[in-house]
Amino acid sequence: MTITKTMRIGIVCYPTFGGSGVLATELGKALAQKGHQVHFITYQQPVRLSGFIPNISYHEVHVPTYPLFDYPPYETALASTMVDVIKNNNLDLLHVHYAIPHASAAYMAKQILKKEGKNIPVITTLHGTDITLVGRDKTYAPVVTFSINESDAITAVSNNLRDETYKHFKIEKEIEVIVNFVDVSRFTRKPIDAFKKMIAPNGERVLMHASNFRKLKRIPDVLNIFKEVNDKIPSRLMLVGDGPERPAAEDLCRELNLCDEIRFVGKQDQMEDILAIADLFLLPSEYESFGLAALEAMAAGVPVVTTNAGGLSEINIPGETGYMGEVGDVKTMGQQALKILKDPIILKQFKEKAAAHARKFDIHNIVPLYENLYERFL
Ligand code: GMT
Repeated sequence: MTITKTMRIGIVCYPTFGGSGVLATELGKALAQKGHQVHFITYQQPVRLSGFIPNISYHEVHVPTYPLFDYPPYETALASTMVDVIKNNNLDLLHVHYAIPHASAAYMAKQILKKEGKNIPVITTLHGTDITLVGRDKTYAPVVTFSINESDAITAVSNNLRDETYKHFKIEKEIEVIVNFVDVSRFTRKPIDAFKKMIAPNGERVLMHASNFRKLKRIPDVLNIFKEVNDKIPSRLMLVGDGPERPAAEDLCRELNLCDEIRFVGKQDQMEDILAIADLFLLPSEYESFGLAALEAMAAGVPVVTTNAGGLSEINIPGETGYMGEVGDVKTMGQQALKILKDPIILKQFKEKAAAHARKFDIHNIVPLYENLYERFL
């Protein structure tokens, strides 16, 4: 389908390093590059939204505090800001990423505008823990179910997430799958030699993990898989990101006597430069709806060893882009990592196949699917 009209699109997301915020921001940037007007609505400038792009506006949600508020009502402020931005910029549609609280705030905004005679289509993209973890909590579930059903269109980032949503919620509408994407051209970087020398001065293999260090990422498994590898091949582990499990991970690294081999580099936004020096990416999560971090690694030509949880089997092809193990089976994942790393010729083959497979998820293939979806509501 050819795009006949440029659109005015509101995007609501978490502005943080999490995959849903990254995906939403990259989508907004790509839409803007194609000529659409994009309006981000969130409480902080999204981390991947750097540099001035003329047809992108960012609208910050301010939540006024008041002594009565133990919990400042973000959702109310968000819905009011949505109404304001939609009216003042005559938006054509609203695309919200991560159900909580974005889908319910969008429902509220839609109802307010309806009273004023404006119909604003709401598209909700489900990303993962909004369904599989937080959304299922019975404190949130009725509102999540209702607001998903009230969305004009629902998308999920993998088949697995679509199936999980149907399994756990009473969804009356079709959930369309539009998989996550990566801007391959951005991740095709040459390694910066000085950087590589600092991390791996003697040509050691570089293993990498990047996440928000939540429990479900199983950071101890990352360290234990690394130990299996490092016992056989001199290696280095770079841990990118930060979160609740980091202090325990730093303790474990001392316990395993691996502090000289492991670097915690904290939150970073230049993932393309960091991934360029990696030989292998580890993602032993308890669950991933998709695993965007692994896809970005593959786009940078880095094979991946992951669990087979959730939607990871939809992106990781065993024996080609990497391998998969059962959740918690660090021995197997360690052996798989060694199989990839021990021989430079084999490693090169995995790198090439990972990069080739990632190209199927290139931004240019996936963004038009969102445009086609939007067009249905214009
Ligand atoms: O778990 C994260 O890394 C953050 C989380 C989020 O909601 O931002 O990521 C989820 O959305 C990503 C983008 O669609 C997916 O690639 C991740 O797999 C998914 N995380 C989980 O399902 C745990």
